[in-house]
Amino acid sequence: MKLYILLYTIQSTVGCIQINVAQLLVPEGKEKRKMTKNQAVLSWLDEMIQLTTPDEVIWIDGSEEQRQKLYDEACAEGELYKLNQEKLPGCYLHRTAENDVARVEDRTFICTRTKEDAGPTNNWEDPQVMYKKLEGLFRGSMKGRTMYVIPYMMGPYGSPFSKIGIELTDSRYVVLNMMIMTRTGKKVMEELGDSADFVRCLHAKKDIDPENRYIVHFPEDNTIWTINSGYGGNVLLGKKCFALRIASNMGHKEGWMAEHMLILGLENPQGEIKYIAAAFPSACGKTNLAMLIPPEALKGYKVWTVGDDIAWLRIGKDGRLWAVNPESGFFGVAPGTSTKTNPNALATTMKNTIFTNVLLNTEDDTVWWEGLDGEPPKKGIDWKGRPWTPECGEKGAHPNSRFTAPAAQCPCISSEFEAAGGVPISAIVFGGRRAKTAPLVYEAFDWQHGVFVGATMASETTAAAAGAVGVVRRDPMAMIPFCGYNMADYFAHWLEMGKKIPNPPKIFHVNWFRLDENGKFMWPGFGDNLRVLNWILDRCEGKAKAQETAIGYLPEAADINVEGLAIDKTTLEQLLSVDKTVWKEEVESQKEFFKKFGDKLPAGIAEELAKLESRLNG
Ligand code: OXD
Ligand code: MN
Repeated sequence: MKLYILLYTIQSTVGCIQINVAQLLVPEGKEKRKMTKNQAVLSWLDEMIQLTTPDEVIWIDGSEEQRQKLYDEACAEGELYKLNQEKLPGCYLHRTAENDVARVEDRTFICTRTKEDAGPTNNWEDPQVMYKKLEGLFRGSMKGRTMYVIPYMMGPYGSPFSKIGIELTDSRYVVLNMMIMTRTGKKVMEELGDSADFVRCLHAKKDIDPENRYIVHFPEDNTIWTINSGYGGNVLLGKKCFALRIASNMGHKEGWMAEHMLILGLENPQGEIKYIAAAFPSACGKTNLAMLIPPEALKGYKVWTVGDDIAWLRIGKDGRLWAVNPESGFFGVAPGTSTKTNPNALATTMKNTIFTNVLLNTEDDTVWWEGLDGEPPKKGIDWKGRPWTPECGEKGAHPNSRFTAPAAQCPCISSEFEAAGGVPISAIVFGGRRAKTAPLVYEAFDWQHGVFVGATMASETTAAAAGAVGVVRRDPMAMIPFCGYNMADYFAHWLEMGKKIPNPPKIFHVNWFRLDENGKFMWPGFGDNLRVLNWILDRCEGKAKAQETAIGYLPEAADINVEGLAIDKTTLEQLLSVDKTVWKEEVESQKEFFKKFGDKLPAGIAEELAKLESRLNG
């Protein structure tokens, strides 16, 4: 620490002497901690060190030894709590500040030179203004603290899909989560070599002050700065910030796509596997679908998980669309996860997992959350750190409490999870939570219509969420919070991609949440969703029938395999019906939404809207 302060003084007072603080910080003999001679990395690191003035800088090398040391230190300092190592080996508990439990969209910015480049669905600020404001907040923010340098890779090693980031953070919790969610360490620096092509990520916990919390993206500089938060979605910068907001920009420029999609492989009884990528807004069961367990009657089928949240898609040499999951872990919502809803997710979290904001079961030092199997523990410590009993009337776990678990531990992880070339996508599925409008499933007429179907995706609010019930929230491709550029350009990019993919996937829309007149779900969901996926894949292979309707191709009731399912024909017919009056209202709501893009709305989208309207009136 003293060495650093001394050198910093020399540098700042004798400006003409070129001293590389980052190099000097790592004394001879500890060379391995430096890990690179890459000048672009070192000069950026110097700059960030001078801004944040940490006492110490530690490179994350990705070793098990270093990981364990960090866990031990975090436990010693109360940042993590070591859980029962017999029942939950390698598992720890963390509690965030009470005011810091979720992504904060109103404090998330896309800073591009022009406001138009960020578009009407993002918060925008001029980059120079924002850098200045944030520099004020970051200045000296790591004084008395350690800066960790995390080289990380999104995507498998040696893959043409993969991209590199380096996150500087003063949080061990962030380091340990990033070590699960991404590929980290020495090997990443070896892949980077002397290239300057990496995303520059800076995070400081500072005071966890919600008034000065910022999650800021500078896509033109491949830079992300985030301050005053310790919550995963805001600070694990490989995830939403890089893999969606920055990567969607990269994909736009470079001709590929970064999407908020799960990727699953569906194996049929003959052992053939076909891959599906699917986008759903939150609270639509994405992780459950990615890890689906087939119902008893369809036991010969198997679902393999490639990803549960993000897909990077590129056109393959064979003219198909191929996908990788850029992440290496799951950052899943704990409440509601049980052996009934998602046994695979639960099994994944049984070791080497960091739990955040769940209930600590003080009877045996394990964890619990609402919706987990069995009786709640008799006593525990809630997510706010207060003594808790089932009678106290408060939730033990925060509704957005999470598990961070290595994907490789998932019992149904795909053998192609690390495949450098990704997996070929047969079908893209969009979904939403709609009480009346959308049928169980329909197929788009073609790519352009499919893009329109994605662009008009929406979900209705449920009683579980604050605010009015049944309010429609438009969330095109489930990307509203994650598209790092003007969404009108994003639609145009989708349309362009369709022209470039010689053999594109077919596009579908599903809705597991249709209600009957008594407000009850008509479709059982969960494992039975496989029945719908089967129709989808059969359509892709030209094996299943469909009828043409105003909104797309729909199966007839007889086309969905309901063997072993207690559902009557009338219900199934209702699930597959299209109410033109409701759809005409839907078109009005779509028009209203698209108005915000003004003249930038691509002609292809406007054309599909007009075509839908005329089919409904025809
Ligand atoms: C997530 C989200 O956490 O989409 O994955 O909000
Ligand atoms: Mn997500």
